[in-house]
Amino acid sequence: MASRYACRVSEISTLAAAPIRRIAHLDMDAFYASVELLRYPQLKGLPVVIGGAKRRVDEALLAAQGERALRFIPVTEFPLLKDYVGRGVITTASYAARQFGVGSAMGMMKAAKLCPQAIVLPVDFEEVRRYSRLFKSTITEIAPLMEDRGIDEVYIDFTDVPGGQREGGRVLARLIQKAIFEATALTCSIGVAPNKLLAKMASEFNKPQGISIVYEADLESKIWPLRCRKINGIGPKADANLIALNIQTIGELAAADPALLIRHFGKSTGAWLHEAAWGRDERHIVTESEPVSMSRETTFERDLDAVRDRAALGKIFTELCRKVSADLQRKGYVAKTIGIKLRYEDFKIATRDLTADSYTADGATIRQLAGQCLKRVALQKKLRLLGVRASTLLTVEQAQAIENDPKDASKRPAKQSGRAQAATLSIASNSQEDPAQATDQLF
Ligand code: DCP
Ligand code: MG
Repeated sequence: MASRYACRVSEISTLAAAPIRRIAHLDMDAFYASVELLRYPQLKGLPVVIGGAKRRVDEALLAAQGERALRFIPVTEFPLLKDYVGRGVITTASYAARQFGVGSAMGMMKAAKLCPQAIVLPVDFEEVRRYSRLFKSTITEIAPLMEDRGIDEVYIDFTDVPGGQREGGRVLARLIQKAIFEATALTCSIGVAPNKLLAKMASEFNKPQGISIVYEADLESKIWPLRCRKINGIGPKADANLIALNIQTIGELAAADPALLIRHFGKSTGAWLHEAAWGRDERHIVTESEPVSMSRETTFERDLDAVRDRAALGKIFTELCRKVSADLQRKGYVAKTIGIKLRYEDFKIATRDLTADSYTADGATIRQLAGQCLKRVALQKKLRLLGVRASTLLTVEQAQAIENDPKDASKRPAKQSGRAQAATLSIASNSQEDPAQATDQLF
């Protein structure tokens, strides 16, 4: 009896040790303004807004005496918001300026009424980009699974990183904040939660220099009281539509009948609104090294005719499919969308693609799908180039997970477009060095 009990305890402790999914969202504090304040430390703590044109005086000083000279410019010499005339808009404001109600996207003249004494500085994009690269590389040295979401924000997968589970992720979040501060002297705010959707909301809870931890069980107390607009993806238009339905908070959205949401917003958005209000989000971290597509293409030695050179074209086509299949298999991916690309003798390009019901890396299946695409293009003109592309990729593991849980499939877009900067693996080959072996006659 006692030994059976001991066995159960050990099973439970093994289960408890399995890490739970912890995703962080990190956003730099008053990013453009903070970068400028590094250059002008004499302005620290003062209200500063970013906007307007470049200051020529600083450029001259910078050129003549170097970066360090800038910190000796007296505070009284900086241009003030009250003296600004024009139609410029504020890009961002320091936290001292925000206390006056000044913020991003506000007209400078309007902001001048709220905080006339604010100092106006221009943005230096090159410097901002340099710091953006620096804080991101600091993160990936500690936590390699990072998704770049723009100039000053990233998602980070904390799940398997040391410290990523301790205190819900707070220990790792603190470490990353410290490392970024040491590398850049800039501060950031981090939210850690079970998924991207909640992490993004959490990073705003304690700005600036904040860390917020959200657990699944916090949904009702921390998320439901918030306005729907706080959900990343609900813009002003959707928000207005929700308000018209008397839905103001995320809690009210969670309580709304999904059928009503689907009626008003369509099947996919309606279902998503419901899922989001319940804090559900399965999107994974998309790192830059993950490809969005893999393709092979061949430029012919001489232009080929779809009828006269049918056999040669068929062989080349099959060979391209075989190579795409081999690329996918070698790198551990499967694809759902297969496309073709033709360049005609007049250099005009035609592309077609087709999305299958399931994922594949199989050469014959890719060939069959590509063949269907081929039926949908004009083949009267001679061809210079032929290409085959596989996209909507998943790793084999991801695809297997979906197969084991079919209802999950809709929630896992293979790759997002938008700001995810993924690499495309495209290897051009020359038909001369690329003797086709198969004898296919589809052309
Ligand atoms: N930005 C912009 N135009 C906007 C909003 C922002 O050019 N309408 C730029 C300036 C910001 C940077 O993008 O510094 C990052 O945007 P955030 O929304 O993260 O704003 P901040 O980092 O400035 O402030 P916060 O501390 O609230 O994140
Ligand atoms: Mg920011």
